[in-house]
Amino acid sequence: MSIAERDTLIKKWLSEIKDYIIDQKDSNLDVEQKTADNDLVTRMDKSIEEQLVNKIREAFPGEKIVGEEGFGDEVNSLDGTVWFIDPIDGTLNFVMQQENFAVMIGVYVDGIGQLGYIYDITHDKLYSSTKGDGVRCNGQPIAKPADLSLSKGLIASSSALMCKDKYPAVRTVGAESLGVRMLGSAGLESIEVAKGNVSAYIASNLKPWDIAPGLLFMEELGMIGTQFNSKPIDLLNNNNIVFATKNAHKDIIDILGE
Ligand code: 2AM
Ligand code: CA
Repeated sequence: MSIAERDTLIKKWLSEIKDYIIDQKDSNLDVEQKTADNDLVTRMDKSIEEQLVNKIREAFPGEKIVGEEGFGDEVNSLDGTVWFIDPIDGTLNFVMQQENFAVMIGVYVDGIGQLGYIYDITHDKLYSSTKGDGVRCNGQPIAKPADLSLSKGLIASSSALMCKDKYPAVRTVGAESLGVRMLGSAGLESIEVAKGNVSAYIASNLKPWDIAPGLLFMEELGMIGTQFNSKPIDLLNNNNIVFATKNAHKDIIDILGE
């Protein structure tokens, strides 16, 4: 199947998932705690991942799947085709706000991003990329953002990183910027960088499925995604990440490395 045919099929699946979420989201979500009061899973997270994994296994038997809720495979290498699934990114928003969450899919081949999807369901905005074709919103190309330096733009971060985690230099990064914004969804914050609304997104301890589609978007838009230490992002492990314009990335790494 060509990359364009895969893109069409994945968009059809995402449309079906959107209809399912809209239909179900006012019903009982069966909210459960995973590791803490603010680390939640609902029956929708599980059901969406299960539906997507079943579709992938039927259409593409033998391809590897990395999913948040455990329906995927034990994946120890990025060789071959690997799917990254986050059924609901921003589950706390989904439960508390019923908006500001996304369904995310990334497809990598031998560690190289090929297809990426971040679907802001309640606002019906599907951000997508096929490698080499830039980033689109509902099919329309989005412009490459200006290469702003840290001091000339806003940044996005996570509340854990700003309020709890032990990276005081990140607050210096925030202070050097025009201001810090927080949405609570790594996917939607990646979109904020892709659109140029912020010139960087900085977050700690993100999982591969939080990062995979956004990293492809950065590459497609001439922006940069790395770990705090400037090393390439490792999609087999948790990462502390900086997604940014080239100029802001340089400024941020300088501060984080001090
Ligand atoms: P999730 O909703 O898929 O779990 C919130 O700042 C963002 O960080 C969300 O994208 C959320 O993804 C992710 N996240 C949730 N728990 C986290 C944790 N313990 N460490 C780091 N990121 C987390
Ligand atoms: Ca999730």
